[in-house]
Amino acid sequence: LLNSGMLYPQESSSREVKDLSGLWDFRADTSPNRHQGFERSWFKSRLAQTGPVMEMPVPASYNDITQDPALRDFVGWVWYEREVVVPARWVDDKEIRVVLRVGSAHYYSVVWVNGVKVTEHEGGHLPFEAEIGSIIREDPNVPCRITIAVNNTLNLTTLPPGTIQYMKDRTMYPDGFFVQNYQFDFFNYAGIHRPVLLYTTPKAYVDDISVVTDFLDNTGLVQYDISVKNAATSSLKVTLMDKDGYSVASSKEPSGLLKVVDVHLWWPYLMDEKPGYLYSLEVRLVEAYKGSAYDDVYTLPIGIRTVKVTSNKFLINNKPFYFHGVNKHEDSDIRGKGFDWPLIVKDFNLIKWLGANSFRTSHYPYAEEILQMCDRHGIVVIDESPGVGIKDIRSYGNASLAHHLDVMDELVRRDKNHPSVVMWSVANEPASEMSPAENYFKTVIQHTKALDPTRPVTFVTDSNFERDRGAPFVDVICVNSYFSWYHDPGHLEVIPIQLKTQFENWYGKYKKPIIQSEYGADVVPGLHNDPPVMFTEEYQKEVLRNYHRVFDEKRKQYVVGELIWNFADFMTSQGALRVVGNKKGIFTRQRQPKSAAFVLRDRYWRLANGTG
Ligand code: BDP
Repeated sequence: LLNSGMLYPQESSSREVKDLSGLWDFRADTSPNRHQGFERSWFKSRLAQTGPVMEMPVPASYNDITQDPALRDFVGWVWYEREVVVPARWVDDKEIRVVLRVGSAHYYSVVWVNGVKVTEHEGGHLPFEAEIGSIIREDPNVPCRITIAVNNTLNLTTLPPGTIQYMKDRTMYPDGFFVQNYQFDFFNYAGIHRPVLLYTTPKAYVDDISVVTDFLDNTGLVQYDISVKNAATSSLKVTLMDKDGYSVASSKEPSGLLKVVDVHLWWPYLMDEKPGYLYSLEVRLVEAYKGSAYDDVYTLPIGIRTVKVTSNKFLINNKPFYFHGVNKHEDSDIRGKGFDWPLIVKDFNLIKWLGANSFRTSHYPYAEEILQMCDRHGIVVIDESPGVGIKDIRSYGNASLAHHLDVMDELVRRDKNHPSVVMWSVANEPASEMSPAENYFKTVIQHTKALDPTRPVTFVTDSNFERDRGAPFVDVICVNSYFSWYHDPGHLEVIPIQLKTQFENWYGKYKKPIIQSEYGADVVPGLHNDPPVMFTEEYQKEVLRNYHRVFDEKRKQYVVGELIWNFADFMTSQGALRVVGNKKGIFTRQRQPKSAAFVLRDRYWRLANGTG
């Protein structure tokens, strides 16, 4: 189990943040065994002293930055390094904790500071950190040199999983030829994907905060729990403030229940006049004998809302909520999966333009900054783990399942306090009809529910309703289907009957609400044909319209959501079915609308206005 919190780094009167985004030295280890960097201890001196380096932006995937095809498809260790000048007061004042935090790096990372290993971490999409104060204080005159080695290799115990296949026939393949196989449909972008930061806290500090919210009539209820570290003689001041900064409740206890009279609930976008109302929970750790300069102050935004699932409804604040939204990817030209504010804000503007009220973080946890925006704007999120491409489940040992549980620990720890997150998705399209899937999904789902009893848990299935072994354990059935695309290609007329059958089968068997968690069709933007044929703008529109008619019939009964696949075109691995990536976006990869975006926009605004 995790022994510390992972609060989002925040500046306050007691905390400073230094963002290390920018250019880092970089080298891929292209030695035959990809291990020269460790054998020759590249972390011990400047990377530039052990061989050639190039400038690499952080955050960004490294794959599309250069003109080198070998780097685009590189599999193995890459090395990043940069020197940082640390403010003298951080070094001088031993009461200051200095923490190095990596927002995410794909996939396995080892981190050194001045040649001393400070941490390693398995898994992309989630943050990790290490305290480095004692190292930078060893010799205050040397600049702080941070080295991060990142390996993107996927195997049966990574999440997502993959396999490495060696081609040994020397009449067919060059010496040392191997491929990284994976069974998910997006490019395995790699590198340091989110900002690397240094931040400080006082020695005695607020390590974690958890909130669970509820309400009774007009009274909001905030159950909170605070953990502190290194605090021997300290006391707490907990203040809940409204949007205007007025205190509405307070306490001195590390855990308790705060009551808010005339509560402003957190509402989803388009459901109420004021979406995304946030209170602030200010936690002040007071060190009695040191003076207020040593207090630690952390302020957590919180939204007061409830989530419940009945046999045919998804309820937010006890009102039925219908997901009309999108599936996304963290993906764009040049930076790949690298964090990028202009892209993020553009995507939110497009989501609002569409009238979408929700998205699923297909197929991995997105940046915390994105979830914070969802909190503020009232966009509802299905928060998905990187459990995608779990197809070889028969070859899994205990380590695969154990790692999936660890990832859920880290995901829930990071995202538990976001009001926008209303459901966990533990996986996408696993081989859930295979017999080991029953124990696997039972275990992962029960584990997630134990970590967070307040949110429903699901996984997204594309398997048969009779044979699916994971579905008995989910709260909401999330089903993907591609009628008239992967099945009966070109036959739009099968959609109504097949979709109705799909819904009736799943509901008939499980009596649980259903979300159509994916549907769609590829379009090469600008291709037209009428009557519609596959890959044209007309065809995508017709697929959508046919699905929508059935949604309209079934949403009166038990269908509680529809999420288009996909918000935007995105990069995939190369294959005969993909024309420079997946083209099922209703926006291009550059975020320009295809014709279907207007169909969806009409529909979503009609749903939002209750005129649909
Ligand atoms: C589904 C997957 C998604 C794919 C999509 C597709 O969940 O990741 O991109 O199909 O094939 O199977 O377009």
